[in-house]
Amino acid sequence: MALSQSFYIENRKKLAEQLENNSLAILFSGREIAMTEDANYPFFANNNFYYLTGIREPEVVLVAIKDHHGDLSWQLFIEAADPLKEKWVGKKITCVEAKAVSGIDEVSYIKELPQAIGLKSSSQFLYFDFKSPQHQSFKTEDQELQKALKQCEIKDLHPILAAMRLIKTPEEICAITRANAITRQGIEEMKFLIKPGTYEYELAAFFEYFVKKKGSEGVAFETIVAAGKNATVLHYVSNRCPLKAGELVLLDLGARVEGYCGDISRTFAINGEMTTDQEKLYRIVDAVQQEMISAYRPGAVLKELQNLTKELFLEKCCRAGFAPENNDITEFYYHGIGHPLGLDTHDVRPAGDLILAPGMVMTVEPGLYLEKRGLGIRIEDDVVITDSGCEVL
Ligand SMILES: [Mn+2]
Repeated sequence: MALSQSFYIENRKKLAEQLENNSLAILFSGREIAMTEDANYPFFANNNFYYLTGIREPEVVLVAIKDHHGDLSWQLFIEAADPLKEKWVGKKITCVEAKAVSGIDEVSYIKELPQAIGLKSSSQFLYFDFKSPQHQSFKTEDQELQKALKQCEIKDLHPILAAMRLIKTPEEICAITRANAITRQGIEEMKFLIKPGTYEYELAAFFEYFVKKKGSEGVAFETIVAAGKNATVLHYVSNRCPLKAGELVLLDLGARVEGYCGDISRTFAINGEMTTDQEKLYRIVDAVQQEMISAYRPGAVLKELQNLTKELFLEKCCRAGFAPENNDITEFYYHGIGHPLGLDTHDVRPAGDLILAPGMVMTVEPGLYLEKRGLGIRIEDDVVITDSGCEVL
């Protein structure tokens, strides 16, 4: 699945405007990595590559060439079909398909790439995505091409793409909304399993089954089902323990739709009813989330929102009789209030202070983790920043 062709065309246009004249940009979807013997890890295409092309197949290269007049051309290079391999792993993307998804007219085979780029070896600047993992980085064995590229001044594409990806289009927001709708429905449907004796992995497996059945691509990240004190580990994913009466269970999960992530957390009482203390703490987290949602607005600085969250927690915890040691709230709250959400669950963002602006999609996820009481509570929703505040997706 992919978004509309015009989305990728528009993204390439915006990127192109920011490239220097007389430059070359190269992005790579990635190669498959062996897991063991003849089995590979599941393939995941580079998100910046996908954002510019809509293509999520391995071994595809995107090249932009901007000449000294500022005229720009885009080219895709794909693997040639291998009839024998196709009998085992299916067909690869064809030139016609690559063109239809991306809107790029010039699609050639990868063996033609050195020559195609080599012809433009006079380029002064060469752009790469410095942050892409090694298996999603373009490499060439071609000596001539290596020589030509070595003469270029190297520049980083990542900050440009991070700034672009931070502001979502309505189409992207729609994909995230759908991912969240499925996620939320999955949580509703899971409730019948939340009872003493169920294992954490049963809940995780049910969620994964449910989101696929609903037509999403599967889970956006490893599902967290954390009962009792397991919930004090923020990214607990082993999901091996049984649910026990009297404890809470924390769910942090998301479906993926057209590459875009949902990300929701909920906390429930395993036997359906919270103790007085559990409920007091739950109400604090809920109240802080409500206050923070109303604080998310254009111009708000994420670092300051984090400080405000800490102040709110400290004041409310003290008032309810749960004062942390030395009045240091980081004993109970030790992560950020939120992060950008998009193709990555912790989505890319430019370096420096993040200042909220319309079109950003952010999580709002306050949490309290009291190891001595064997509990962790997190409530997480996702919002889009609007002109005057934010809207919960
Ligand atoms: Mn999150």
